[in-house]
Parts: sequence; structure tokens; C-alpha cells
Amino acid sequence: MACIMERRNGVILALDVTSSEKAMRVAETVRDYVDAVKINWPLTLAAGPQVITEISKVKPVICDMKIADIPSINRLIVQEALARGASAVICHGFPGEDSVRACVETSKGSTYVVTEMSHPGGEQFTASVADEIADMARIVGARGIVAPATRPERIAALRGIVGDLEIISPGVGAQGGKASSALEAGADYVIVGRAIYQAEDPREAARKISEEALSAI
Ligand code: BMP
Repeated sequence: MACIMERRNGVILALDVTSSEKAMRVAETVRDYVDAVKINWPLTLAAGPQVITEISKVKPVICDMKIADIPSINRLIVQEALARGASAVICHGFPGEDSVRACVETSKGSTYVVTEMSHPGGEQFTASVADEIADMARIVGARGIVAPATRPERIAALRGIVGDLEIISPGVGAQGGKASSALEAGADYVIVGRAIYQAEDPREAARKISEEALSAI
């Protein structure tokens, strides 16, 4: 499987800003302290999909469209993301194995599968099927899973299921999770958005989170 990012900081920037100027500015400012940039719908809709190409010149891009459709549509979404320079994609696990497999095959393994979501509502539905989704991610050959930094004990449990798959973990900072706790519980990377791009000094905020992350890896 192609290596999409090198773990130098243990941090993935969630770039949920809504202008391409701000996106480029933040990405350039924090590039030394993050290993990849995750792009979601807010920035894609605000700046257009070419923002994936622009940001991919600065850092590897993980395209987080949380793909959750039938296999044929999932394939098209993954193709379009890769064609614009994405190094990996994120899909939901709940649509089932054929849908996830479509993403994994089209991305040649560079797919992360969402298991249990990090927000309070994540406990309502996703928590009860997260173990099965994690097992499916392993079986179909995904690159990794997305697991909640807000519940480190769940990261530890999911690590027991996925073996050496990558675990990338959102929920640090604004959602109350702690980078060191998530990494000590078994995550490989933390995903951090607002705590970096809304900080007065985003570079310093990213530096501090990376320092904390590296001390826990
Ligand atoms: P923030 O650090 O600002 O809370 O941003 C978290 C990022 O991680 C957002 O882009 C969100 O879509 C994503 N995310 C999440 O918060 N929880 C999940 O369970 C899955 C996610 O992809």
C-alpha cells in the first residue's frame, strides 16, 4: 500500500474553514507541525473542489466526504477525489461491506472507515455497531479507521479489533478530547480543526499539539 503520509507530528489538520484564501494561509502556516490535511464539505463547497489540488501541493490531502452511498456512486466519488489530488478518502461504514469495498478498491487501499463518531450523538447509533464496522474495515483491507478521541477507552477497544490498521482520531480540543490520551489509547494520529485554525496563533497551537502528540507516541 502506498504511504500517504509520514508520521512526523502525529497530527492531521481538519481544515474546516470556508474560504480558499484562509485555507491556503492556515495550511502554509502550520505545515511544519501537521502530517496531512483533512478536507471536508464546508471547504469543498465554499472554495470548489480545486481546493483539494491546491492544498495537496502543501500536504497530503485526506478527502473527508464521509462517503455513504451505493457502491457505484462511492466509486465515482473516490475517483473524482483522487483525480483532484487526494491521497486518501474517508467513508462511512454503515452502508455495508459492498459500499466500503468499492471505496477501498477504487482508492487502492487508501480509505479510512468511520466507526464510532466523536460527538455525543455518536453514542446513539454508531457506538453499537462500531466494533463490527472496525472488523469489516480490517477484512476489506481499508487503510484505517476513524475513532473518537472523546472516548479513549473506545480507541483502545477498537485497536484490539483492527490490529495494525491506522487509527485516526478526531475530537481533540473543541470537542473536549486530549491528544495525548487518544494516542496513548492506541491512535496513530489525532485530527484537529478548530483548536488550530481558530487559535489566535494557529502555528503555535499546531506546534503545541504536535509536541504533546509526539510525547505520547
Ligand atoms: P474539530 O477539531 O474542529 O472538532 O473538527 C473535527 C473534524 O473531524 C471535523 O472535520 C469533523 O468532520 C471530523 N470528525 C469528527 O469530528 N468526528 C467524527 O467522528 C468523525 C469526523 O470525521
